[in-house]
Amino acid sequence: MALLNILHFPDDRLRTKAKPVDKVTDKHRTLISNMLETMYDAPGIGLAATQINFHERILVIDISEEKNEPIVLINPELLEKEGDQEFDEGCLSVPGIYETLHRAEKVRVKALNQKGESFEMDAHGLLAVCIQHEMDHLEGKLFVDYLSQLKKQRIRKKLEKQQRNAM
Ligand code: GNR
Ligand code: NI
Repeated sequence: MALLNILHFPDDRLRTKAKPVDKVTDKHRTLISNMLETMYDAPGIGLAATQINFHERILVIDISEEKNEPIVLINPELLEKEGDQEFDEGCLSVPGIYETLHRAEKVRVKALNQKGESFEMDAHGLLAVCIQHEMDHLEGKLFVDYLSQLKKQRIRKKLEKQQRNAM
């Protein structure tokens, strides 16, 4: 097991569009277990491969209280979305910043599991938010992209300053 380095906004590598996983291999399963360890350690409720600078379509989520219900989605596809909800979002790649966004209230997704088997799931509330947030990462999109230019610019300056001071 290993902890992976999480990229921070405004790193350009977060803008990479991830490619589909061709075939789920042991290499992917090792990466996924390291992604889960990294997510739990952070701590966070989700992590997309993009955030750890691996550009294939993989994401992990665990919104359970006990942190014992990992969900792994490989090549996720949004089949349906419905409704609207407001949610205070944060992101491990934009540390310390929380903003209210609108997301669909319910989603239905299709994906592969770690064995490479196809499955579908329905999600609502926080889990639906998290799935949409992680799927955005695979497209190179961050939650700050939904904010005004002014807010986004302020967040960029703040994080650039923090990153300078951390060196
Ligand atoms: O840990 C996380 N919490 C969170 C809270 C509200 C909405 C989305 C998230 S996802 C985030 C982890 C992360 O950055 N995943 O990409
Ligand atoms: Ni995120």
